[in-house]
Amino acid sequence: MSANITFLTPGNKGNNLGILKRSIVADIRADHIRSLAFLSPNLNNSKVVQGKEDFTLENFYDWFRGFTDAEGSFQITYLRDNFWRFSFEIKLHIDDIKVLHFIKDTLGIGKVYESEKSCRFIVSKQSEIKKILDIFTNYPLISSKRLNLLTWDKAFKLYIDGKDTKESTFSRIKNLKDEMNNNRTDFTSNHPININSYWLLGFVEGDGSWIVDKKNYSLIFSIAQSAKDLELMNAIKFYINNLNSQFKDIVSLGTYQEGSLSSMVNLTITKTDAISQVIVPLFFNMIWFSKKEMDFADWVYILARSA
Ligand SMILES: [Ca+2]
Repeated sequence: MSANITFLTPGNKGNNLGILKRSIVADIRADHIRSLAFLSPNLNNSKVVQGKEDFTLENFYDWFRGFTDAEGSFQITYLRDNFWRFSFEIKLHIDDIKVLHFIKDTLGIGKVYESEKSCRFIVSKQSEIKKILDIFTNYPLISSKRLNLLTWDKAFKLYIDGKDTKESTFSRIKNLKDEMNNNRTDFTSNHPININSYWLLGFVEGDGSWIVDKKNYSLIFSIAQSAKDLELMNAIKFYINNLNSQFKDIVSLGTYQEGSLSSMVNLTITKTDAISQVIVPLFFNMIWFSKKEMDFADWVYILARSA
């Protein structure tokens, strides 16, 4: 894993860091975003972005399963008279609506809806749900959302199949729906946790944070998740700790309570040398899709200034 990062000379270090202007690094990042204009919605071709590196359809699907592990959801809604609606959804802040259009155009399915503060990508046509199921068969989710996907898949097939009587189908789908999402209590699974760089970027674009301590401009990389995904968080820790043999113990995991109910697990990296030698090189040459790229750019800029 190598990246060509030329740190800016510190110059008048310490001066005006408060009024952070996006600089050379940010411009490079912005170029990456602009390079998305080259994305073709018609993905016959395996190279979909002409950028610093070739961004392949394979990369996209890895990014998409990571982003879904962070932000996606699988819903079953009862409509009426034994009619159910199945949907795959991603809800984001309205500022990130471009990400949803990108996903929609690249997959060629679904619709994007917007309201004042939020936007949603929704796939609910039956033919398109089959495509979602195909994608996640080939590019599996690895968070506990995978369990919701399995239940959702089972209920969908039951519904489409329709071999049972209506009453029996209804109650079986209802039972499956009732064990999903916030109602889920069983998180046992034996699936392999397969992390690669674009999965991680997708996951981080959803649930990661690039934090700058306002007092001393120290940097913190962090991912917070519900503690039910502790196994996944341990796998991410292992993945990052093995990126560079000189930085084998850079990730901390801690658990905490949020409110009275949910246990959370928080992954953090705070050591500056680990950040500049492992984390920045990992993410710098990848193609990002969300506005978090701008946080990352600020962060790289601060790192360069303080080098
Ligand atoms: Ca999340």
